[in-house]
Amino acid sequence: MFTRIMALVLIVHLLVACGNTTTPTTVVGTPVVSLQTLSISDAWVRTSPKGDNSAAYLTIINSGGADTLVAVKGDVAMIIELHTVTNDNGMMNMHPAEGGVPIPANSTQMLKSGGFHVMIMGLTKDLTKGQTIQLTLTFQHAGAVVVPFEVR
Ligand SMILES: [Cu+2]
Repeated sequence: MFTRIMALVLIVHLLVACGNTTTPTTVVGTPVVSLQTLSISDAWVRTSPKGDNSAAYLTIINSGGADTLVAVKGDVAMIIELHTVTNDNGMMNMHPAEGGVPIPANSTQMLKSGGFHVMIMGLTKDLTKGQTIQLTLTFQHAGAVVVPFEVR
């Protein structure tokens, strides 16, 4: 049994070591999804019960020309929209990101708490820690891609 586990560990190490070296690794270990010059990593969504709201976050690394994240769709909620946060005289307000989330050429755009984020309103099911949900991201130029989001 012990040797079998050791063998498995060795195989995993070999896979990691000899894996696709062009794929950037992320600190959290969520899979990286690539779409043309876009590389999407660290995609996660907040735990929240059915009926409540949640938010999803991700990092988009762009090694090409400018693009725009224009829509996010999924079957986990009534409404999913792209939001931004503005500081209005010290009041942090969030509202729909008009025109989507800009992805400048050769840049990293993070959707994170306090900034651009994916707003998920009216969950149709519980989001519990450890689950993975699928959301479809649509970019103006690169097109659409399904991305797994880890529930945290
Ligand atoms: Cu929001």
